Parts: sequence; C-alpha cells; structure tokens
Amino acid sequence: MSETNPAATAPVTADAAPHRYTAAMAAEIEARWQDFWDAEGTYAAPNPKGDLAGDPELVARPKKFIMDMFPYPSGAGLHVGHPLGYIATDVFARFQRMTGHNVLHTLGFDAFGLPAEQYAVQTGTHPRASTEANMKNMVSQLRRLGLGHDKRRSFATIDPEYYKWTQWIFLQIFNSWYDDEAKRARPVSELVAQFDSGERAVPGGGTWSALTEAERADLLGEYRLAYASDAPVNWCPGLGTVLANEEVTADGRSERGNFPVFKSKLRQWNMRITAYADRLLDDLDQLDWPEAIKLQQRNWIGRSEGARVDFPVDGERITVFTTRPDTLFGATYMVLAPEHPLVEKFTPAAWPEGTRDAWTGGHATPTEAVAAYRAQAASKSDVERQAEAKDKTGVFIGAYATNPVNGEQVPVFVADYVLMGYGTGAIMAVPAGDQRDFEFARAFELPIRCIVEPTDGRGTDPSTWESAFASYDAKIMNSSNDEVSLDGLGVVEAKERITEWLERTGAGAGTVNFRLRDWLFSRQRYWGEPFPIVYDEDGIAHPLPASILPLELPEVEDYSPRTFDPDDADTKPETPLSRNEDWVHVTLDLGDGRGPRRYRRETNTMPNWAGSCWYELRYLDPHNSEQLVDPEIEQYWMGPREGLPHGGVDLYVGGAEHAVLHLLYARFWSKVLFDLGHVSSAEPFHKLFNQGMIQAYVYRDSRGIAVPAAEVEERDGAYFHQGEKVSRLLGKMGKSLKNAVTPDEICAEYGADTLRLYEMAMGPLDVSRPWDTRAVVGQFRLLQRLWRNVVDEDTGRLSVADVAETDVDADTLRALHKAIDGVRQDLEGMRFNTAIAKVTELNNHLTKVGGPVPRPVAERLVLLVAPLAPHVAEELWRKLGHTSSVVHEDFPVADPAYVVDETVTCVVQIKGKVKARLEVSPSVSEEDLEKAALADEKVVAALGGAGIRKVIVRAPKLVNIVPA
Ligand code: ANZ
Repeated sequence: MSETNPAATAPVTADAAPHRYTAAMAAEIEARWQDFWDAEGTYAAPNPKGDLAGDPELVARPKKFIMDMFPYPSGAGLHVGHPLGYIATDVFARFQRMTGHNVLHTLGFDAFGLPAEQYAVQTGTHPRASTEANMKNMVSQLRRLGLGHDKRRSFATIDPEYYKWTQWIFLQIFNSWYDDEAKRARPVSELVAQFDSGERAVPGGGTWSALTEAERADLLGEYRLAYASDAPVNWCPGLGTVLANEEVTADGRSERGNFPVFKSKLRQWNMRITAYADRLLDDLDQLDWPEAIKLQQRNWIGRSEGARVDFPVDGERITVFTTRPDTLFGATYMVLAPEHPLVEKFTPAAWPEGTRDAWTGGHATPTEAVAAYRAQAASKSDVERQAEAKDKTGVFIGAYATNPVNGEQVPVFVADYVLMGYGTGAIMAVPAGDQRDFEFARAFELPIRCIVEPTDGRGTDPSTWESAFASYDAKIMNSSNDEVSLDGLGVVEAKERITEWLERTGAGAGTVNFRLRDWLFSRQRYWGEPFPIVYDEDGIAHPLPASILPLELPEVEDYSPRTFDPDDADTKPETPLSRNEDWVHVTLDLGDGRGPRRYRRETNTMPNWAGSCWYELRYLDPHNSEQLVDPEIEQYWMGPREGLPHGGVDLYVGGAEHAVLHLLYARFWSKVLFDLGHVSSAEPFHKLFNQGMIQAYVYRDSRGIAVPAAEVEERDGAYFHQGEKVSRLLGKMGKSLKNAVTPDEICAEYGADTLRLYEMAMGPLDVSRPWDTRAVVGQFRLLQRLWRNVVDEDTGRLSVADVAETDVDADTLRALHKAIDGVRQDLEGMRFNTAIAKVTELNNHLTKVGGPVPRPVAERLVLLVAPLAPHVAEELWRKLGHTSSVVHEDFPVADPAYVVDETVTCVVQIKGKVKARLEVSPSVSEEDLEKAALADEKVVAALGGAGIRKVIVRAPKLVNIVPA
C-alpha cells in the first residue's frame, strides 16, 4: 500500500530536514517514553482491593483481562516471529484502555521444564542461572517493543512464591475425589465420612474402621483426583524420563529429541482428568474459541457411545466395548489385547481339540504361543500396532467364549491391533463390518457373517467380498434370536433395540467410552516443581501440610537426568532428586497427630505443564502469600459474565499447537478449583485466538545445508550464496535455519513503532505470513508522513492549523470520520492490518490536500495511531499541547453524518426514456442497482405489468430497461 504512494519517496535517512522522523529520533523518543511509562506506572491495572488497589474510577469501569501464552525463556532469545501475538494483544489492550476499560495485561515466564533444563545441560550451567539470564535478556528485548504491561504482576513459574501455590493446588487435587452423582469434585474427607457411616459401601463388604491404614490408602487412591499408580507409561530412555501421551508423536517417539518411547510399568503420579471428560466436552460449546481448536479437543476427549457386552468364558467373562452392538450377531471371534490381565487366566495348558494349525503360531502349547506373541507385541508402539496397512498377526489362546445373542462358541485370540489402553482392551470381532477384523478373519480362516445388507451391489455372500462393508445407512439382516430381532432395522434403531435387550437380560449395557486417558503427572527431571508428598516406612503417601510450603527445589550435585541407550527398553528412570540423600530422608511432623516421623520424599517432579495450568490466577493477585487468589479480586477479573455460567480471561492469544496439552490441562485445573470453591469461573479462557506464524525463506546449498539468509543475493530471479546458486523455500524462522531476524535489529534500524506496524500490517492475524525485511521500510515511511503532517521538519515546531472543526473542508471530514469508524471496528475485531490501511489512507489524504493539517483532524489521527504505534503517538500528543498521556485518552468516535457514503444519481430509462432517478452509492454493484431500479415505484408504474426483455446496467449511473 505505502510503496505505491507517490509521497512515499522520502529516503530513510535524510540529512535535509533536521527534524525529520528518523531511526535515531525514533530510538530517542521510544526510550524516553518507555522510561516515563515505567516511572509513572502508566499500565498499572488497579485491583478492587489489596496491595494493587488503585484509582476507584478505573476499577469502576468494565474490566478486560487480556493475556498471551507466556514464553519459556529460551537461550536463543526472541526472533521477530515471537512477538507477533504480544504486539497484537498490546494493540488490542491499548484500544480497550482508550474505550473505557480497566485493562489487565502483563506477561510472565514459563520457566520450568525440559527446554530450559536441556539448555542448561548443554551449556553446563545451573538451570536457574541460565534460565534467569535468559529471562533478563528476553525482558529487555520485550521492553524495547513498548508493550504496555503491568510489570508489578509479572512472575516466573520457578519463583518459590509462585510454585508454592502450584504445590498447594496439587494438594487440593490430591485431597479431592469426583462425585459422579453430584458431578463435581469434593474433599476426600467427605468420602471418608461416607465410608465410615456406611452411606457408601466399602468394596469387599467390610467396614471402614476394620481396614488397615494401607488398605484405606489404597481404597482412597482409587478415588483421589491425583493418585499414584503402576500403570504402563511412556518411558523414553533417550531423555531419561517418562512422557505424557500428548508428548509422544504419532510414530511413537518423543516430541522433544525424537527418541523412541516404550511402554513400561512404573509407579507414577496421575491426574484423574477423565473424571471431567463430559464437562470438558460440554463446556466447549460456550467458549468463544476457534472451531478448529474445539474440534481438536473434542477428538482428543473422543467420546464414543456404544455398549459393554459380556461374553461368558468358563464361569468368568470377557467384557468388550463396542460402538456397534447392533452387529453382535456377526461377532464370530474375540480378541484380547496381549497385555490383557485375563489372558493368563483363560489360557489352558494344552490346545483344545480341533484347534487349527493356522491359529497356533506353530507353538506346542497355548502358553508358549501367548508368551511368544506377547514378547513380540511389547516391542511395538501403539501406532505401529494400529497401522491399517500391515498384516494382521495374533494367536489363539486356546479358549472359547459364548456370544450372548446366539450362544455360539467363538474362539478367543490375542492380537496387537487391540490396544489395552482403549475401551476394555478386548473386542468382539465382526469381520463383515470392521476392516481390521475382516483382514484378520481372512488370515485366520474365521467365519465372516453378513449381518448388514450391502448397499453397494456386492451381494450377501462374504466369501466373494474384498473388504468389510461399513455403512450407517444399511439395514440389519441375519440378526435375530427368540427374544429380539434386529432384521430390517436401520443401524440407529438396531443399536437401541439390542442395547435394551442387553440391559434386560443382564448381558451388557449402553455405555460411553472416552479416548482421553488420565494425565501422567510425574517426570524424572530436576527442573520442575517438587511434589509436596512424603512416604512413610510402609510406602503410604502423605501430603505435606500447606503451612510448610513451598517445598523448595534442593541443590543437587548433578541435575542432569540419567539418560540411557535410547533403544534399551529395559532401563528404569533415575531421578536427579533421589541423588540428594539428605533431602530425600527427613523427619517431619505432618500435623496429623502422629508426631515427628521419618519420611522419604517423592523424588519425581511435576511436568512442565503444571506451572501454566493456573498462571492466569496469579496475574490477578501476584503477591498474595495467604491465599491462592483473593476471592473478590478473582471475581472482579474472572467472574461469570452476563448470561454465561463461566467468566475467564477476555482474550487469550497464542499458538494453535497448544490445542490439547496446555489448554486441556488448564481447563481441568480450573474446574477442580471451581468445584472446591476457590474460584468463581469453571473455565479459564473465555475467548481464544490463535495467531499465525511468521515464516521466513530458507536458503539451501546443493548439499541441502541452510546458508545464512542475510548473505544471500538475488540476481535475475535466482539466489546466490558466495557465488553458488542456492534454493529458496518458505519455512520456519529460527537459528537452526540461519534465517532468524531479531526484533533488536529491526528496532535499531527503524524503531519499535515501525516493527509493530509492520508485524500488524503483514496480513490477518490468524494467517501465517512470510517475513520480508525489505518491506519494513514501508511502515517507517508511513510514520514519517504522519510526523510531517503534525510537525514542521525544518523547525521541529507544531505545524497544525488551529481551526475549529466547522472550518475543516467536507472531504477531509469525511475522510477523517470514515477512518475513525473503520479503525474502531477493525481494532475491536482484531483486524489490525485493515486498521493500518485505513490510517494510511487518511494520512495520505492529508498529505495530498497539503497545507497545515487542521488541529481537530491531527489530534484524532494521533489518537487513531496510538494503540498501534504508541511512542510516536505519545510524542505527537504532547507536541499538540496535552499534558496527560495518550494511553488513557478516549478513542475518537465517528460522526455518523460523515460516515454515510456520498451518493451519485443513477438514471433509469425505459426504452431510452428517463423514467426515474435513484440516489445510490458510487460503489453499488450491478446486481443491486438492477434490483433497485426494478423495484422503484415509478419504474413499476411505467412498465405497467409488461414483461422485461433485457436490462442494461452501467453502474453506478445508468439502467436501461427494454420491455418485452
Ligand atoms: C464391533 C464392531 C463392529 C466395531 C463394527 C466397529 C465396527 P471408536 O469409534 O474409536 O470408539 N475397539 C474397541 N476397543 C478397542 C481396542 N482396545 N483396540 C482396538 N479396537 C477397539 O471405536 C470403537 C470400536 O473399535 C469398537 O466397536 C471396537 O470394534 C473397536 F462393524 O465393535 B467395534
């Protein structure tokens, strides 16, 4: 836009005019106002009470809590891609401040976790030292951008005063259980009371008082929302730690470091997020989030409706989960996951009579066959096991189960395409309807029974089929017994009818299954929050009393994790904290009436997601050492808004990569804290916005190695590095691709205001865009013209004309009010690029008109620019004679009289004779104009009901109608 403007020809550094807006001037202005804003506390957002209480007039305004996904302090510092979201929220926050809101905007650091630790390990410094140095660097980089943060509210997750409360929340979660009837978390003490009074039966039939302490601990562990278990976990020897499912890639490797991940049984802490599956799903509907992210959360939670069905085996039973109970009559065999606990129980010593050779895997006994198959399956990841294309493998375990609908004896197999971690870890196989079952049945010579009428003309003889037939629109057949018939029904009705039968006969029940698993919460790392948990000599876990928190991370000799051969699945983790014997073994009085005792501390640490699960709350009341957050302050900023059951952050901006990790965990913690009465909103983030990525060209030489982008020259559309031709592709920006551009460089060359404008002007915020350093100057020139419209470049004095608005020419007033109207709407809608286009248009109009700009226009132009380029706006505002900051000025409001489009007169002719005149917009479309002409009263009258042969439209001035 600015490139094509004839006025945009001023060079960047001109010695001609002494008071021209130059990079040096921008640097001076920006530093001066940044110091001033800091000293004045310009961006302080007052709380209604407490140590951050302030101006009651501001507190009385409607609030806006605007938040970015906080960064982790990486050693590489920021490149220009990082601040895209921070600048956007800053522009938005500034606009909100100018439209009558009490705005809370600040930024902290997510400073625990793997990246910080790995960086520390690489550089051989203590994680705290390197993390703090990195934060210092990032703080100064961010300060240079002029972000209007309330710095009193900033913190890092590694601050003991912060993680004290992370540990405190862990204790709340540990001390609560989910009451399925009340559909909310409740204190464990209330569960104990239920067991004690007999209101809730103690499993196994005994009484609570008769249970040993260990039995009680085990029983409560089945209910607690934070619990330790020996479940199979993702063990990554190459990183020396276990990982959450969310941290493992689709091909079974670690997201960080790309090492193999194995399933291994370890005692680990878990969070019972599955208890909240329904609420996490249902409440999504009320959030103002991008549909794509909601969909990812829905898929991750993965709710499927179906049934559990019991297949009897020798007085025991195998329970399966199926989404298609309507296909029960077609179940001709069963499959257990190789790890299924019932496999041993059902595997007999010898093959039953009539066992086919194809089923035994060549083994002499079922025990041998199963053991060999299990060993083979253990070496594969879930994803490898589920791969569609691969040959189906498995062995018969030597047992038969009874299909409850028809009493048939069906053989039971183990096969790795059934996963232990989903449903019940067992399936009824319906080869006619499920492709995996179909392939397996073909390979193992198992019967395939047609139970759905194919609609694709393949016929009902499965021996002629090449694949399973799956359709929800077909009718059921071959599916009846003495009590129930599904024949002729559609899938939906058949499901209902068979579920009813299953429930009536006790053979099964309708059920809902979730893909979501509990959240693995232990890491074998140093650089994380220590658990506020100790174990007594019987291994029973006890929570630390909240009064002794924070439990600080101890110093250790060697904080790097013990890593192993990445391919050695048989290794076991060794936690760095376990090496500090003095810290691990302690004598403590837990205040539980048992007096001082010896305990062993938990030596795992929390995952790096813990610190980001509640940080929005700390921003509200950052120095509170008595409470998580003062309820009145929490209610003020986060409380439920009109018409909605929840409140939360008004705008949360960050990358779409956090769709299911951070955003799901944070929602879960919010709900627990809400249930326990600590917060008033069950959702943390009301509106979510994902910014796009700033991409950059990657140049590679003939070996495919990236070369420094800054050294590449362009000649005749080709690219060269040191004389050698290189290829060019759009990719990520970063150090490793040698194409990183830092905000510091751009600020030094043009100033922060130019960088801000450029990043906002690049395109719609949610779209990815390529960085182009050469284009940045366009925004710099806009600021130069803005400056020139207000300040005399030769004298440095104000150059505006002190006239009243009534003396301003109509064209200029129209340009002004249209800009105000458009910019206002664009900023509210976060369309920063089009807002800048409108400011540019107005500025160009003023340049074109020439002469001193009328003061009423200049003032409002400066106010329009203020959210986008705050430093130059503050400077010009003061030059215009104002003594208070532009930051808290009112944003201009358009006069509607000037906003309506000017109109042109359109002549409507019938057979060449003028019959009517219409006042229309100069930009009216041909279609609209034709409609308006044909609807005009005079035209209708003139036509007198005659049909129309032809309409010739020359928008906006002429419509000619030829009647039939
Ligand atoms: C019989 C059947 C017939 C099935 C048919 C499908 C089609 P979603 O929708 O993802 O929930 N299943 C159940 N547990 C499994 C496990 N642990 N490992 C692998 N597969 C498992 O998928 C549910 C369906 O996946 C279930 O319904 C079951 O196969 C299979 F025409 O049962 B179905």
